[in-house]
Amino acid sequence: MIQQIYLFESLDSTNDYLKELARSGASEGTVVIAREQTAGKGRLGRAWVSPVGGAWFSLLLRPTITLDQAGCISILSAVSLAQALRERWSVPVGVKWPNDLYVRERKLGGILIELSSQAQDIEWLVAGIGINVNNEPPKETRVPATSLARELGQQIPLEEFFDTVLLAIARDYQRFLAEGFEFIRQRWKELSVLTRCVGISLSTELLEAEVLGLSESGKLMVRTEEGVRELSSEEVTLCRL
Ligand code: BT5
Repeated sequence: MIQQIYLFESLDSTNDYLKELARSGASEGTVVIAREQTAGKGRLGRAWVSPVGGAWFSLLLRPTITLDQAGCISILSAVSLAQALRERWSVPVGVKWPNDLYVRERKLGGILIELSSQAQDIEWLVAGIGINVNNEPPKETRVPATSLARELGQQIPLEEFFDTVLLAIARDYQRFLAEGFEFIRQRWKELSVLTRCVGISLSTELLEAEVLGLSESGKLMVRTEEGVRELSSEEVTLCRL
């Protein structure tokens, strides 16, 4: 399903570039890769440090799912990447809801989903993925960062990295469209590094919550003092209590 790959020396953000292509009708499976990004983006307006040596890329999807199920794609990407990296390079990668990849309490990478919809129909969805591969992990981050090269003690060819992860995501995406989210949800349980109790920072409040699991649409189900609620990735940041 990977249709066309655009490779750039430098872009401000692969997500921004691919969003333009999506608006002008690019097909599902279009991929944009940049060797470096000058204005890489995280969630909630945060910056993403993207020097040469890392894997900074975006994948265009046009999934036949409702807007409410969009969180599934974020989880699918994270789970698929974690599993592929474990299998290919034996690095113990875990996933932290909604979009982070961790190795031993350090952040290896993250995912930023951006989409356009008409009512409940998704027109296009851009999955932006950033993984520290051979680059020096940034130092001034909210949580300590790591890279694949640091975990492995050696650099890995980026071509091999991209072959491995694009194949894995494409395979899992097609399986998801054919049979639904349940196989991803099962894998997520094994790969999740969330502790049982988490702090949830919403725009105006900090809540304490017990993690119950993932809903069928990829939302995080938690129990707070006010009862059970489902969180979607756009609105929250999890933190340690
Ligand atoms: C994310 O945001 O983790 C999503 C990152 C997505 C980046 C990709 S790269 C390709 C595509 N094009 C883009 O422009 N973006 C996507 P969030 O959960 O908000 O985490 C952001 C926080 O992570 C920052 O505030 C920093 O503290 C930290 N951070 C920044 N750069 C990092 C890096 N290279 N490695 C680890 N942590 C980093």
